[in-house]
Amino acid sequence: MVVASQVSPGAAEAVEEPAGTDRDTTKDTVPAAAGAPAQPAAATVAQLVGRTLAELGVGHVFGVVGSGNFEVTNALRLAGVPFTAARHEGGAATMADAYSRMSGRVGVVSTHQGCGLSNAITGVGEAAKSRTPLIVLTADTQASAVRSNFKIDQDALARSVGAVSERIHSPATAVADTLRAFRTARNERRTVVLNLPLDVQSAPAPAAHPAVVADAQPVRPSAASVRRLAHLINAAERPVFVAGRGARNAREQLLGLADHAGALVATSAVANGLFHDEDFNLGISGGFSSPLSAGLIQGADLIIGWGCALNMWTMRHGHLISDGTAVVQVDVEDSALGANRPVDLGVVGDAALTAADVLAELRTLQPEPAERYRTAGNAAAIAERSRWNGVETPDLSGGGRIDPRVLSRELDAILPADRIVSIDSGNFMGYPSTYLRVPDEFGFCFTQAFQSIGLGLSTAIGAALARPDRLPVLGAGDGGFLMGISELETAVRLELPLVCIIYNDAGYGAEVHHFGAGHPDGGGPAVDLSTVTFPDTDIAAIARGFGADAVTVRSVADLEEVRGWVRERPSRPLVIDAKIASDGGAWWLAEAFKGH
Ligand SMILES: Cc1ncc(C[n+]2csc(CCOP(=O)(O)OP(=O)(O)O)c2C)c(N)n1
Repeated sequence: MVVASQVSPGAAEAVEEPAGTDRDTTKDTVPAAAGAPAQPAAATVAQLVGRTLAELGVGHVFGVVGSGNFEVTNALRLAGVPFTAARHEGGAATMADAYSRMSGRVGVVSTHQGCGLSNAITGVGEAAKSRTPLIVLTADTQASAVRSNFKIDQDALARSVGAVSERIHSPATAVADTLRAFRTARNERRTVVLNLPLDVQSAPAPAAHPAVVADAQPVRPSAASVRRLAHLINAAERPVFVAGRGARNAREQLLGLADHAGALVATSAVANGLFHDEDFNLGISGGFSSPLSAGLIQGADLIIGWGCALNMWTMRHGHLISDGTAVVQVDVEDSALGANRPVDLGVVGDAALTAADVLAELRTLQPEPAERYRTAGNAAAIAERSRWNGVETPDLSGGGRIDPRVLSRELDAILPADRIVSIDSGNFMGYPSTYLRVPDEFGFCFTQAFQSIGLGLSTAIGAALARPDRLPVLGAGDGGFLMGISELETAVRLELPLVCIIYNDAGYGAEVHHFGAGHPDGGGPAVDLSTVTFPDTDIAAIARGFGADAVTVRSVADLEEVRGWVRERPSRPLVIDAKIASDGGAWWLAEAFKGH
């Protein structure tokens, strides 16, 4: 429980905070006036709102500051919340989104009214679709300024991408309005756009009232659901657990149950890393699965999705579920159950509590752990071939271009294991997602709910600030990287040792492969691809211009420079401009286009 105006910053935690989180160690970030003398009472509503959010424990604010959000941003800083200036509001939104996901704290985006918010909206949409607890603190034109250049319908804009629109309605309600926004963001895991009209912002602040935000209560499943699920497991021969975003707090309970039940474990892409060191871990379920992992999931007679949507990505449009396989979904929201695939049993419950209750029930049916799908043969096969790194593929390198799989496999070996990997969108995306090992679920940040290209670099910056103890790594295509490149200045200014792997095919590869020759739906050589192909860009030269280190990679030998950089690990980004060979369209691409 959090009492605003009575507690110190950082007291409120929605989610378990990962080890290593340290919001004040990164140099860049304009430090808040930490240790500053006790502040005078807030003079304006803007100050009161900033201070209230700080007291509630928001973790970090990202933004582009203009006249409309200057005062509230400074109030947050003065009250102890670090601030990072982004170069584009879209960057700020995605940095805050990634920061929130990887730190477990509520992040804040600060934007100017009108164009500041509209610039942020793709990142806000990504966060909203991902149910990231996030507050977008935005100025708004006062209701009377009907002819203001900045005037747009901010409520409608926010709602259009799935965010909750909230508002500071008046000085008298400012604290209550802020608490409502915070509670919705944190306890309901929503992205909340909190509008601050200019006239309300500048009004004198009333005396602050202490106010309370209760922690969210985990949902305990019904005894009947627990019994049914335990019986299904007891009757199964080849159970597989697939953990999603909603199970990121449930590792130990799920592994305890999986061990007793003899189940193999896998994750959706967003929860990648959750079971990284487990013997019976199949890795990511879905388009990114290795052939072995996909086969074992298809061989299951019981699939249980834990806090997992079982959507077209994770279940390959249902192809991973064989005829006769029982499907169970466990989720805290009733509306999620069966939303993507028909389920035989839907359980409303927190993943950790449900797994613990089901284990207790299963022990009454089956006192000793059972082997089921955890055979020695499966253990050996999983150790060898559950990851793409263990799957032999032809080496397409040559002619001054490196095979993207060879590049990814080599970099997995070169880069330190204690890393945090972020992914942009495009044909390339499966390579860094599958070949780069991550230490746990806080080592992988996958901002793909909006399927937007261009979010990767900002994702990597937000993730890096959440986990300064880990080496940040970005995987991006040339298209996505060039779209978001203004934030390379931010990464340089923050002195982040951020390794950017650019899979550079001088084009929008996803489109090239989908519409180009060779694809069954494509029109062959007659198709005009000039709208999606570009002259080669010297990304390494551009990166050096920003102040980053850079290397152009055309063969494995060129990666020697990366080894040297890792040994030295300077406080600036390294951009790897890898000129990649065509893979003819990655294996997950055709799958992805089915969903369009
Ligand atoms: C904002 C946005 N615009 C357009 C698209 C459509 N689109 C999907 S993948 C892609 C190409 C991405 O190219 P690149 O980043 O170079 O990666 P590659 O596909 O070449 O691996 C485009 C334009 C999108 N997903 N998002």
